[in-house]
Amino acid sequence: MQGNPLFCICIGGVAISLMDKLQSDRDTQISAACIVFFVIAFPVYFGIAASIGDLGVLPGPKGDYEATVSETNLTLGENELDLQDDEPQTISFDTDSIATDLEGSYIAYVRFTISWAETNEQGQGQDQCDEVSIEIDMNGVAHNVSNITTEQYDENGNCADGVEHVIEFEMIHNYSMINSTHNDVTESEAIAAYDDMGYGRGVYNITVEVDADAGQITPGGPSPGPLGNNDQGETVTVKVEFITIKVAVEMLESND
Ligand SMILES: [Ca+2]
Ligand SMILES: [Ca+2]
Repeated sequence: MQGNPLFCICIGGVAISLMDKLQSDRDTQISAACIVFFVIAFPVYFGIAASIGDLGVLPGPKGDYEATVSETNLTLGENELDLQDDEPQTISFDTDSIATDLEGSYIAYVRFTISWAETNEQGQGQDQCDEVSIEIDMNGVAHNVSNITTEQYDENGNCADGVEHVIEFEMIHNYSMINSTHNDVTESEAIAAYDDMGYGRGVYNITVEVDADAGQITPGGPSPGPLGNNDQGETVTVKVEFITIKVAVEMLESND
């Protein structure tokens, strides 16, 4: 009998025939071995596959995690602009230029620093600090704040020590979680609390304009009126930095 050995099992009286073939017939032995293998292997395979499919990803254990954050100050660029009075200039900073430095890090926030001093005013009156306007265009940047931000800085005094203004934008929503604890979460959820969602990357266009203010004197005697200083504009420095972070999380001992 060369048929399926199961056929023999179904016919009660011929069980002995199956045993004989198992002992003597090679085809029957191979068939029996294959049946045993698939009977064992199929449920195991489909059981594992179903478990993975249900989970999507392996979640890891839930618990309380402490996140340790290390911040790094990364300069995207710094530009010194020689600006004539009332003649704006636009400069661009592209994060592609520091893509390697950004790998494996999140951008917590971006910082713009605008600085200048009075350097070129001529005349007998006291120098007057120049007025500077800035427009930050983030249309080319993935972000969660406004596309255009403008500021105008009208300074008093003579800028003898220079002036500096800082504008910052968060790229990680509500970033203030340095070394914080995250309760009843998985390890990946604790890390995800610091995810910048890819924000901060792209091209920043920054327009700067100077409105030169000049001092004056009013001479005594028969002079016809006040004498104004001469001021052609100013040199303004724009610096763009990222405060980037790397995050390490560790389950607190109380969860062990
Ligand atoms: Ca001035
Ligand atoms: Ca000036």
